[in-house]
Amino acid sequence: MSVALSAEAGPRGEPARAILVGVDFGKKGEHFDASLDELALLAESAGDVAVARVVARRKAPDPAFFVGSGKADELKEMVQLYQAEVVVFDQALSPAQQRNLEKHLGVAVADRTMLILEIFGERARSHEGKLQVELARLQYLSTRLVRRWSHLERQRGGIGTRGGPGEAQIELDRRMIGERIKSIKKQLEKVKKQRSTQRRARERNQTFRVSLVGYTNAGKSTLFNALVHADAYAADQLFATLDTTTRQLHLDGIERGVALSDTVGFIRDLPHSLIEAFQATLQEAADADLLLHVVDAASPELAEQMREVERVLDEIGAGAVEQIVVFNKIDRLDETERPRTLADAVELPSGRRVPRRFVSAVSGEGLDALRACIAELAIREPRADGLNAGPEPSSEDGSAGAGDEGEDLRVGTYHSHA
Ligand SMILES: Nc1nc2c(ncn2[C@@H]2O[C@H](COP(=O)(O)OP(=O)(O)OP(=O)(O)O)[C@@H](O)[C@H]2O)c(=O)[nH]1
Ligand SMILES: [Mg+2]
Repeated sequence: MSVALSAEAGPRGEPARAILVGVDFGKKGEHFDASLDELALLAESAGDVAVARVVARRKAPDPAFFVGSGKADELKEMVQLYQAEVVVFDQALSPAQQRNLEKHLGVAVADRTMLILEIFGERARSHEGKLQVELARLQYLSTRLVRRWSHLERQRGGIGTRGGPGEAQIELDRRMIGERIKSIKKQLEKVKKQRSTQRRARERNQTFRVSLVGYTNAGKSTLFNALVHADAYAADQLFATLDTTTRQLHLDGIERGVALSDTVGFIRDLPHSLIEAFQATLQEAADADLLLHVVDAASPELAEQMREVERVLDEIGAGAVEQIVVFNKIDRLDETERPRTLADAVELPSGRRVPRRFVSAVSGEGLDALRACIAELAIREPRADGLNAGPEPSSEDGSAGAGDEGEDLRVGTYHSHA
């Protein structure tokens, strides 16, 4: 298994053969198959190869194995049949469940959170990114150690030994982890201070800050590259981007500086420790003057994904920032699925109406209208020095379009095949 959270994890090399397990609790509105597809992508992005998928149905998780013991036996047979090296669960496992399963199956057991942490660990490039990932990993690990430790202690109870070597080692690890967490937090605090200094400098020179946000793999980096003629890393992987990249964006008729930032993507059930660890990076989004919420228009899950992004934006305090919803990848839509107009408005879950633009970052279609929309908002945004005064927005619903919105503008004229 490529997840290197345990000391026994081998060196990274051949992709590990993984069995994917999803448990369907029959909750209404849960998109079960799509969720396993996403797990397969996560596993691939983490360097594994999925050799089999298993779906279990249960009313509630089993405290010991998460799945029932019958299913656990079945999994054990499959591990042997497929010569799997790791079993990955779509849902979060408790430390005890993970431990029990590893013992029962005889191979490494991981959950979605571990995969995400693994991918983040692989991708982090900047000093800050690495610190953030390490913090998230240690926090994840420390809860496992703490519980494991108390579990061992219970087992030893009554034997009368005070601290066998295992226990001492675990206690030591735990203390070291605690200290490391403290030190990383301190370093991140320093980085945060530098950031706010930079921010003040940007505010002084009146830069209009635009951040790309969206579900992972929606095409943020590709759009970033198309808009600023850069070559940020874009790939058909989940979490290709971890570190924020910022470039000047030149817009016709705009004298004011416009900075465009490419950021880390969001995902369903983003582990909370990661949101916490990535607070500083995500803060970039919260501090932006405008968010370009990039949506993969060809994804059958786009509604789910948009909701998730909105949820994370709320959580990081960016829920009220001005937004343009950018439906990307329209080149992948069938003729019948294409929107009637490339510029309209859409209602967010909060009820707020925001402009929507349809683009293809790959073919370039719709990019001019998107630029025009950004420009219009950049002019409208009040400057701190009050020197601004651009034209008033062209429509009262805030959809500030490029003038190409017909009278029949309607929310939801576009339907994906969701
Ligand atoms: N057909 C098509 N593919 C696109 C378009 N935009 C992006 N892609 C592809 O979608 C995949 C993901 O693109 P990225 O730009 O890396 O996506 P991202 O949102 O930055 O993803 P993360 O950084 O991983 O969160 C790549 O394979 C891109 O080539 C588009 O307009 N049309
Ligand atoms: Mg990216």
